Amino acid sequence: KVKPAASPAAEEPAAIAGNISYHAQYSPHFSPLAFGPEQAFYSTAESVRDHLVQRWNDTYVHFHKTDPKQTYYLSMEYLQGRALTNAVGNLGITGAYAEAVKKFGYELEALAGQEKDAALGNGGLGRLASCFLDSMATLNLPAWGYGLRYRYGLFKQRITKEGQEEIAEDWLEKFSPWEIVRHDIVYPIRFFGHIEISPSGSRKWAGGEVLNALAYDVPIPGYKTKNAISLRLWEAKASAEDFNLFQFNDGQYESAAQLHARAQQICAVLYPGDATEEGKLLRLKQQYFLCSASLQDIIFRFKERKSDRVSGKWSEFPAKVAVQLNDTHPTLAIPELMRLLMDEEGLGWDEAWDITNRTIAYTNHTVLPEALEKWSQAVMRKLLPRHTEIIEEIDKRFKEMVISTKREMEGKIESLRILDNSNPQKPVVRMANLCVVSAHTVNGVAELHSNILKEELFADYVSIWPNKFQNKTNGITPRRWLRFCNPELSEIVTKWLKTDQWTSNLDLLTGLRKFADDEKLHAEWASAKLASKKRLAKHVLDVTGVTIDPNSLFDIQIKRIHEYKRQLLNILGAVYRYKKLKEMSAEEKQKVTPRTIMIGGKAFATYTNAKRIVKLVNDVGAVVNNDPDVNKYLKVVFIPNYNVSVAEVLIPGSELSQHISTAGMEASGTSNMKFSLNGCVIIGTLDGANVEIREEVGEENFFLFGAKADQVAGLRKDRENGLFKPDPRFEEAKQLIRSGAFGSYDYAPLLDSLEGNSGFGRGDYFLVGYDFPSYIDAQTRVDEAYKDKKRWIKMSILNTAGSGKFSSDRTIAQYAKEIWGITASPVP
Ligand code: DL6
Repeated sequence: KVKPAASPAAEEPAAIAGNISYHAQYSPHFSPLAFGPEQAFYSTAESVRDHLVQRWNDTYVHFHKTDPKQTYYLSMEYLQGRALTNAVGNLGITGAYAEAVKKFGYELEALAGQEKDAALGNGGLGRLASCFLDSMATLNLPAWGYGLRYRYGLFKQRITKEGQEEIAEDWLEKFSPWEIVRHDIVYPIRFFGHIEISPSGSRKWAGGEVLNALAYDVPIPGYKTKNAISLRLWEAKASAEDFNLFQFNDGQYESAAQLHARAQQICAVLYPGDATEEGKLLRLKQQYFLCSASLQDIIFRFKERKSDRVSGKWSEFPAKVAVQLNDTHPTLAIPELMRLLMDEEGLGWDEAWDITNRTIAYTNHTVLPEALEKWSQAVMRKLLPRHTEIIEEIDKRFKEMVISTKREMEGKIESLRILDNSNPQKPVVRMANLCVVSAHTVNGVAELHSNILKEELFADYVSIWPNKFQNKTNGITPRRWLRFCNPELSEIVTKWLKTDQWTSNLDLLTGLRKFADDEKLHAEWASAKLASKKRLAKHVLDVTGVTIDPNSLFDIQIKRIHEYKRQLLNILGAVYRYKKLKEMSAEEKQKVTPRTIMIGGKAFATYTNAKRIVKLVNDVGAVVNNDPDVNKYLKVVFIPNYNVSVAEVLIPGSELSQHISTAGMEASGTSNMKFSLNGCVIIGTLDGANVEIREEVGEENFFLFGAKADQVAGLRKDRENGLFKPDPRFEEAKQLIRSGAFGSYDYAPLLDSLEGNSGFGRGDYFLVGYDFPSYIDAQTRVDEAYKDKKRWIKMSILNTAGSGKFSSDRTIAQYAKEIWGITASPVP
């Protein structure tokens, strides 16, 4: 009803400079006497935000008027990274802003470097969610993201003599210029309490404690479109009434503000430690907080868009709303939607169930048993008594349905059920089972992974619902991951393709194939790569103090540290390389391909073996890099505090990247796509999206090694039966570490996990020893290939040329059509 005011969003450099000055004066956060880089960054960001807000408002009004079906993406993680470069790039005003800030004596790139990463994620799952938001906006889709506004994100990684140290990541230390606090959007969220039954038999959750969810909106601009969508992040708040003034005045300060403290805990950190009961309860609270606030908001909007809608028309809900669960973390959306529909809106079970089922879809991102969430029924009942009741009813009805319609499945019913009562002392709720039973669609994130879901993890469900399962191979946004992070290479791509349309139609990259042998392109390509390598070398020097040679082969593995991702295989390979170098004569060394191995990633705070791996990489680096016999030929660097903005420097400068997980264990991987897009060749196993990348770029442009997914179980059995014969090179590498060559830290527990016969984490469950020889052979092939510069550049070009499939625009278009049933709704 409100007519939008005229736009303050100027697009001419002079006017932009005026707007930046305006923000420096009238949105003041700093002394008016100074305008240093930090002040300049905030004022510039606030000026860019004016553009975003205008589009974001227009998009909201447009969606409100046209009332299209809308998707809501629920995710515990978003790894947004920095926003300034992306925002001006997507809005097409980079040049104008660069010129404007020059008037104040600044380079736009330097100001962009002032920004702290919005680090509300852990790894690939969170970054995927952020790439998806970019594509949803770019494709003009009516779609939003919902998440939590963690005060301290995951953690900041500091490397000390002891290894990894976690410190709170204070991304909100000053403030975020990109978020808009929405005091008009607040929902009550209840915890604990009891169920009240009315005389008519209807049930209602009451009592317990009630906090508020307050919305913070982050506008997400699409690329070359007027559409800007929302990432709505919830913050937990207690109300003023919950502050006990009486107790406070009585000197009982802590108990006076108890509920306020509990509210702060909810959004303090992502994935708080869950070894204790308190930790488990907090995680469950977080999950419910996200689900309840988001669903109340979705229902509010459903009602808002058609004011005449009454409860009789709830059947339209799935025609207007699609909810995507990003992994099992937001599973509580299922019982919460049921509860809201039944207890708050008065629907019966059957109608509520039909709506819930037609609304909700679930993406699985892992087959790792320890990552498939299971919640104690006792904890769940205490925190969410009504939801537990609803889950029990879903479980009961599912069991009855199977027994009455699929008698042949009866013997399998216990493993399919949502409630696992096999340990009567500790009955649990299996969240993935709840998702599969309740959602209309379940998808995996790469072809191999989706096949594993269908053939193994969820095979029995497939015989009940053959059409429920789909694949949606992950993707990455080509804007952030090539156009903006690698401007040199982007310009070359645009020049040779004679169009910049590849930024929104990535399949056009195949047009580079015909130039793969062109010497002029080779020269340009090599010079762009060198420029990026130099930038990366500078970053390494700045953050580690280690000098690396831009003429050496830059070999990178950056991802969460996990035993299945096998950073240990990488570092054992480096140790073996070091040993061989030490044994070589000066003449032999001349023939060696100099290499810089870089490894980066965070180890989860309580994951001891992962932390040992971080320590080992650092210890090996300290010895190798200071050994004058070899350090011209090998450097090993641990890149601290890996995050999105670090990736934006590392990936363009990479030449070889390692995606070397035990086959069948990496659901997809997405950094593999980013590397390949930036002309980096992959050494990898046939795992996750590697399989499809290799198909697209050509097998001669991918260094393959290792066991295949369908061999893994047999190899583990062989091992148990004492049939594994370790390669002597593997033994040499381990022995060198055990000898103390890299310091006196006790690596025995880590190395012992590679020995023995069986068991998770023992008996080399991740097959490092089995894959070691083929890994070393593949690395030898890499060294040979790199000596032939022409061959290498051609491989690099063909990697970029074959990356079209891995645009998140393709992935999101498939979700929109094949799961959500939504269509584009561009702002006119
Ligand atoms: O789908 C995004 C991303 C995949 O690329 C990774 O392969 C996968 O490990 C990750 N999954 C998770 C879920 N939890 N665990 N482990 O982060 O999803």
